[in-house]
Amino acid sequence: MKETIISIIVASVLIGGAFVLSKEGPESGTEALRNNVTVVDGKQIIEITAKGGYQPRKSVVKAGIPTILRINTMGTFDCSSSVRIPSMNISQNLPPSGVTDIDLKTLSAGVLNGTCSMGMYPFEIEVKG
Ligand SMILES: [Cu+2]
Repeated sequence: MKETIISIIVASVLIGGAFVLSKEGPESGTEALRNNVTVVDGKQIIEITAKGGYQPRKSVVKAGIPTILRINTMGTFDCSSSVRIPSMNISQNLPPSGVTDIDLKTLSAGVLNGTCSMGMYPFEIEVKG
């Protein structure tokens, strides 16, 4: 009986320890909102890929948090390597391969529409209040 109690205590300490470790893993400080939006150090990061268009086409973020649009290019030689968000006067050329961060600052609720320079590939960022 004493052994049973001890083994229960040992097991719960191990489980508790594993729980604490998993909470302090490499994901620490990262809160997933949607699959392509994470919050790191109080900044909301939207990750999209530009190649023959933008993926995902729609992202959903929260208003009132500093926001970064992170665009990944991988052998992107089409016009999606030139991105525009007209309502914010943003026009940015991306490298053929690499990561480009665009500071969207703190957004208010609404919808941001982005496109390639020619306006043929759209993407959308919905900002929820
Ligand atoms: Cu285009």
